[in-house]
Amino acid sequence: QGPTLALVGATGAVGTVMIDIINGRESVPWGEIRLIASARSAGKKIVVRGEELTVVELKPEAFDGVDVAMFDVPDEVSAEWAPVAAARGAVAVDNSGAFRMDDEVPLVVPEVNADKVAQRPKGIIANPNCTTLSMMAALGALHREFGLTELVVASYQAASGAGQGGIDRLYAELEAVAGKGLGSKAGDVRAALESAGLSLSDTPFAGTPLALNVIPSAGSYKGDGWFSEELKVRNESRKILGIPDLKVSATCVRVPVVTTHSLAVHATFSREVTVEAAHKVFEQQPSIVLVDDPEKGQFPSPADVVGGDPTYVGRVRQALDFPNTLDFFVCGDNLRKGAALNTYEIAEELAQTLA
Ligand code: 11C
Repeated sequence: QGPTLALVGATGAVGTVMIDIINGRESVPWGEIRLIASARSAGKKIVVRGEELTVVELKPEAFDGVDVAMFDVPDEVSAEWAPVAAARGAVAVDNSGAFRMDDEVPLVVPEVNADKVAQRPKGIIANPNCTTLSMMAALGALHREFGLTELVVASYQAASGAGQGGIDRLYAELEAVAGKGLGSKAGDVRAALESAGLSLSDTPFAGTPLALNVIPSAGSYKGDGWFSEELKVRNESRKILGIPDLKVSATCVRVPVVTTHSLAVHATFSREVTVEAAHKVFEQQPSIVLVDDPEKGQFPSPADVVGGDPTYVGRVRQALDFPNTLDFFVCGDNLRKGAALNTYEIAEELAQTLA
């Protein structure tokens, strides 16, 4: 009988991907798997590894006997319930932003800092933001070899980063603008959405059309010109890589892609780096797929990598005017490695120590 795993938020967008990941594993280390959700979803039946499980309501007793509890719920739900799970003896692995910057909570990407899972005085381990996470396997591997000192990134973030509501909104907008020859006159997309009943006052995308557009706003506005996603990229990258003074500047942009975040990365190192050496590093990292033959049109793009587990890396080149600096492009499925998969990989690390 292996340890007991609980999934809190089992019926949400990331929870659903999590169940898909658990079902796709060749084997799992768990004795019991328990599905937990709000009262509204309790009683639902979901098949996990061939067994029909009934979703139980989120209550303190739901954590009795649980060894590892994964949380795929909003920040405020995690803030309240992860400590409850921990107090009942479980290790909480939290995919929200509630604990990421807490000094007593490790922020873990197994390929980069798996050793940190053992240092969890609060019984809570945090999973990074999907934007940060999408480039961490690549940056962690390069940092080990060349010593990262500066990072400038621009993100191209998918609609599903804003949850199912984001996906629904993008599809509705695309339907409203398709086949109308829009996009050549300022305001024509906005007007088409309003006249299709898609008010821009209640869009998840900063009151701006996402169809036929890009939006330089992701997360909430935090002052001095910065959005929360940009600050998360800076703070979380420093913590995961263990470089407290890493120089970071990020611009986060929402693009009309359903799922898979991309990042254009400009990374400077303390040691000399070449494209060949970087290729070698990427090829040796099992969770990275290198797609880098631009002359033949081979580079990663969301439409080709969505649904996959690896981080896809391409367009690796030496910056022409910056010494010891690489530019490259990364794509990662924001619901899989960016959220559910990394959380589950942390749970698997824990299972090894609990066995
Ligand atoms: C987005 N990265 O694309 C966000 C979603 O801190 O876990 C995840 C927010 C978070 O909008």
